[in-house]
Amino acid sequence: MQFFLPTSNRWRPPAVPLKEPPSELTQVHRPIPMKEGKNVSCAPEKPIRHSALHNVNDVVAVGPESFYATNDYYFTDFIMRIVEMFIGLRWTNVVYYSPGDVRQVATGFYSANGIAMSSDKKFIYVADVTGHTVNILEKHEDWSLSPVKVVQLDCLLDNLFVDPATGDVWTGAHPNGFKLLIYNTEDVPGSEIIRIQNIHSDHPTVTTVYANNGSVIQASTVAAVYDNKLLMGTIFHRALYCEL
Ligand SMILES: [Ca+2]
Repeated sequence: MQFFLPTSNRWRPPAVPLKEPPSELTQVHRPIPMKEGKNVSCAPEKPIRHSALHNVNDVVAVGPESFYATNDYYFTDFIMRIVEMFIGLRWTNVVYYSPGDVRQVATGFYSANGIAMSSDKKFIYVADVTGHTVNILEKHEDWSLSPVKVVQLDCLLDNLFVDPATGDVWTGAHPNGFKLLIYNTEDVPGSEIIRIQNIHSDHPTVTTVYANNGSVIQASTVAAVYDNKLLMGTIFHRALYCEL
């Protein structure tokens, strides 16, 4: 059984406020029409708040009310977040949450962001945006995590998606982080979609499946695949659908 726990998916406060957020932002949350003609939408059922969940970026559900969450900053104060980012502190973490049991299970990330579970459910993958890494952690019976290996990439990776059919790890990445901090309609942020095959092997295959300078789609953050079809999500723009 799979569980889905939607987050607010809010845009993290940038170092410099956006000049002019693109109007397409409001389109992101439109319901997706299904084949039968019905619409699907997500409504919050039960908000969860906890002091350990202070800067949640992403979650992966492991039960009806339990999940792992990434905090992408250590500090909650805006100025201190900027200091944290520029000094390069590695204090962000992964928290395990269930009713009555909330604890840090991994730390040492510059900015823990996307989180996903392997298709065999034995491992947790954590994207470190500014560390440019995918961190593989083994999941134990008591829900603790232990580090297994780190895959170094060459991009600012964001959210993670695991193809249930192949176990491949997909991510949306940002070619230029500065363009995210200061949005300029004359020089928009680009998009990259990265696929990692055989991530547990000694030689994972890292492929840039899609790259664009922002003329088609801006600031990709996530990619999901199904039956040779690719759907990209972004910070600023509409989703993009591609046939592989
Ligand atoms: Ca994210």
